[in-house]
Amino acid sequence: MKTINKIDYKRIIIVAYRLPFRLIKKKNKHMAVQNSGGLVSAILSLSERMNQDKVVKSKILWVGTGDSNLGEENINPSFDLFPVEIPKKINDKYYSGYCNNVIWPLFHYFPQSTVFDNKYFEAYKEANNLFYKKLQNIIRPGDFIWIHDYHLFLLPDMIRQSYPDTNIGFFLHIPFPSFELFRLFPRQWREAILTGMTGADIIGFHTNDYTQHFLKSIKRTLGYKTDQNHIYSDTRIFKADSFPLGIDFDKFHTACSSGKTRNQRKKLQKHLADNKLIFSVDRLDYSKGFIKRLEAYDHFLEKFPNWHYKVVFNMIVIPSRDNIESYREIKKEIEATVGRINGKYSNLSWRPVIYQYKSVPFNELVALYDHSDVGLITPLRDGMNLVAKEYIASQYESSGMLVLSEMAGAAVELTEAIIINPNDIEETSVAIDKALSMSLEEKRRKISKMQDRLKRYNVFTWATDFFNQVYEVRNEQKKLQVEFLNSDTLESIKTRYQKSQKRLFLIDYDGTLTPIAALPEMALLNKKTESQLKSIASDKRNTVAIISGREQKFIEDQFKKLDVILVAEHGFFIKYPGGNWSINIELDLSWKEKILPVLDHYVDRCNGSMIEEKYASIVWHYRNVDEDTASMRINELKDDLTEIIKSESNLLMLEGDKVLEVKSMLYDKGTAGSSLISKENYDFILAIGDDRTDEDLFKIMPESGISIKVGSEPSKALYNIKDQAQIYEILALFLS
Ligand code: GDG
Repeated sequence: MKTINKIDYKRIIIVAYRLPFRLIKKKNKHMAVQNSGGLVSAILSLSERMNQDKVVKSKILWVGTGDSNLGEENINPSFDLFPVEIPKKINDKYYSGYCNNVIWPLFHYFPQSTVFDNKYFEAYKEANNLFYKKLQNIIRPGDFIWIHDYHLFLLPDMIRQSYPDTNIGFFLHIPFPSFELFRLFPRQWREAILTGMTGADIIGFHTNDYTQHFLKSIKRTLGYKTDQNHIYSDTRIFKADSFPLGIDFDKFHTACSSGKTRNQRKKLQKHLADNKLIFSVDRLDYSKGFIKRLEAYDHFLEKFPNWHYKVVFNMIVIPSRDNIESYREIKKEIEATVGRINGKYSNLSWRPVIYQYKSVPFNELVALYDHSDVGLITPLRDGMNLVAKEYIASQYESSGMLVLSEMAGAAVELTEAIIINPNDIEETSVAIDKALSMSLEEKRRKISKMQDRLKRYNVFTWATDFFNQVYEVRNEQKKLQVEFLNSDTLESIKTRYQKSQKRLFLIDYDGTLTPIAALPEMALLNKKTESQLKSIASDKRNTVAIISGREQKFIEDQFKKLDVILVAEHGFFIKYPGGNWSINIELDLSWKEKILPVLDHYVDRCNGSMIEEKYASIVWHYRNVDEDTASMRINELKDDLTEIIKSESNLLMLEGDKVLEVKSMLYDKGTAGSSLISKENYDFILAIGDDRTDEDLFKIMPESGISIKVGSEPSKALYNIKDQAQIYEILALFLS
């Protein structure tokens, strides 16, 4: 089992809409009862284990809505509870309004049920702010704040603004919809939600699909750059990733053999006699697909009359949100449909549907899971669906089979279940028959595979992964910290320059000395920069090297009036003032024959793109391709190239600003820089560059060197400047 080995968080603060307990009054005494729901079960199991393993020294702190007395009483040995009070007037518009009538339907692909009301959004902001205010009294340096779910999208950024150094994780328990749905929200809502979420260091989802949807929305709405799962804002780097929530496998599995569960099973057996049992349990919600499920069951009874009098469907619905009109309606519809089916098939001794609208105690739930022949879990959309996982964990003798909707996040992991489309009544009814008829041997084989997976990736591994990833991304941020040059640092660079005797300048060309242009041939050196460089290079104590990815000819044309060293093609060619070009390294370049036809093919498919063939590398330029086509094609192209690159030694793909370049990995701007640095005993070395290829140069800079990244993305350089135009200000420091 994984451990939370890297953790060095002082305290863990969970923030979720609800506290995990509520108070009920019995005989004038307050009693705490655990709230139901996936998150609560997960965190409670986790905190028990953390306490046993002594992972975190203090109790877990939990901030959420609930009875104000919960904060005072010693409710649970593992938690300190902090109730947030939201006045009823705001809460109605916030919780019932924006959370459950706006976000919930849209994120579950029910746009027609989404209420686009700006008053709801205003209340949402106010309520998030109340959570923030509560946290202000609690947060201490070194805390890890773990924010949960769609009720609190705005909170991560609110915290980040005032406590920039806090470790923040955000986890979404519901699906993140495709961009085509998300864009139905007014732009202001979209921007607020995404900006809010990106205050976190890690943004977690149940599946990779949700993560990809989120990344696309980020690119399209906020325009941030992404690289695989990393996201670069103007000032920070953070990450979105999938963490499929697991369950406490042992808790369910061992409960099957407990005395309490066995008693429940006996009762069930007595009631059911020889009938097979189909079972489902879900919170009341239109996303859970009750009506389609009942229709499929009806169709199954029609299609397979051999099962009449031999099977019973026990459908348990847990009361939820029944103060909302649409929920009351769905309840009525369920009741009518159940009545219709029972009316159609029942006789005095057999009723095909047993419907219950209530919660069930844990041991009764496990007994039902274990004893039933089919688990029928058919949501129209579901972030994960823990019930499906609990069903598998509770198969003690592996005599049941799961019929599971492909629209549940859990379907990605539970691939041995019978996977159905919940809208397809025909397919679902056949699946019920198949599950009921499956041989014990086949069920055992499938269940055991799924159980192995659930045992391994359980709720503890889930949380451990999450914690560790936050830690890792925090470390990456430290390495890539962005510090903008200010007047003080500029002044100190100037002083160091003036005191030094042997100076080396390593300067990139495109995006550094000139702004990026629509066409590469348009990016020419302007007079002002030329004259600044000329003056710097004329000082005998200075050596200036232009280190570019460009071809020899272009770079030579730009600098023909200057006494500078030229490095072309990322370090492949070098030319000293007055000398000729020479090769830095001997290479076999036969691989170009294989890459060129692939790139040609992409130029045909991608209007506006073009190939630049250099001596030692090939570049695909896509600056003039529309954003959507480019982002789709670039991933395909990378896939295709990876295949070829694997078969060649020492080749790599370099992603620059709207370019993809294939070259040998045996040389780069770093190797070129190192060789120049080693030639003399320099006491002042300055490197400036703007794109990813310049990171190779920053990486090899000696500790005393000064490196500057043009642009606000995180970088290995010591300092950043926001804008290419600031280059004048920097070069001006070195003019005599
Ligand atoms: C959201 C997402 C995601 C329910 N009733 C009883 C009871 N439960 C327990 C179940 C299970 C949990 O509640 C329900 O979890 P789900 O995952 O099925 O669904 P949501 O509450 O809608 O949760 C969902 C989840 O967050 C976690 O991220 O999976 O997609 O919608 O653990 O066992 N337990 C007992 N009696 C009940 O009556 N004992």
